[in-house]
Amino acid sequence: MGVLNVTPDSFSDGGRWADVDAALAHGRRLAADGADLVDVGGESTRPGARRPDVAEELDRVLPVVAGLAADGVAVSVDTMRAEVAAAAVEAGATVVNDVSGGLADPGVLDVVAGADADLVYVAMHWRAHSHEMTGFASYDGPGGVVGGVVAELGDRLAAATKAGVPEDRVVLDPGLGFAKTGEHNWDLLAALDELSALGRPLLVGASRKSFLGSLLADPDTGAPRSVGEREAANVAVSTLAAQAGAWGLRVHDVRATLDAVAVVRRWRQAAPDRA
Ligand code: PMM
Repeated sequence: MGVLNVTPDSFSDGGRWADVDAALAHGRRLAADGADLVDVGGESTRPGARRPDVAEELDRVLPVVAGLAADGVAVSVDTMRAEVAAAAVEAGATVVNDVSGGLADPGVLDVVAGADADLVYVAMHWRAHSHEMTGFASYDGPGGVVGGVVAELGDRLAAATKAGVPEDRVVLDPGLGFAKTGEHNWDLLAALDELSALGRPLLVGASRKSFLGSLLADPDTGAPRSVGEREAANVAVSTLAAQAGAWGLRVHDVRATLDAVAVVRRWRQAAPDRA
């Protein structure tokens, strides 16, 4: 899944694709690089971000979804709003990627339930909107962060099926960085098998997030590695997630990620008994 944020303020690609033509060109590039899906989002979820209003989000997202779908590119829409999800599906999106898993606007679940049989719903683990999510990053229940995320994602899966979304259309996502510290992200990545036990495919989105910046901090100053210089680490994380069985990887550099995944596949093929 290639990331296409049509926003002025996303932390990695904010402002780069805010213009429709630039966004369409980048979406086509992601598809040409091998993305199975291009994920179009009109709301930045960086910590502290201000929410656009619905009209603003629709304006950002719809021309890009429609343009890419018309070109035959498979598109997912990254939104927490029912109105935006419905309009994007109408414009040709085949996946609704809801970072709130139906918590921000439960109407999203009704949109998905009422849509075509093939529509896929990605329910990500989420606790609160970006301006306040850091205050929700504590997991004191059984199993710590892994136990908490498994339980809460299980609840989102149940809410989706209760709304009429067939279970086999739901993909789950641990939501790296959303109400989570860097330590939480690493614990979740190391426990993807426990998340898989929920019985649904997993999407993993490391997308150059700040836990990678902290990992690669300057040893002298402690300054986090800048967003633009985290891609090699991102490829490593995404490749390991693929090896751990992830269904999808949400990434900015599709080509680099696919190259690394191809190496792992080939290596395993050469040594199946040792893999
Ligand atoms: N992360 C971001 C936005 N949307 N969707 C899913 N399913 N999973 C994620 O981890 C996720 C997402 C924020 O990252 P970005 O600024 O790189 O888009």
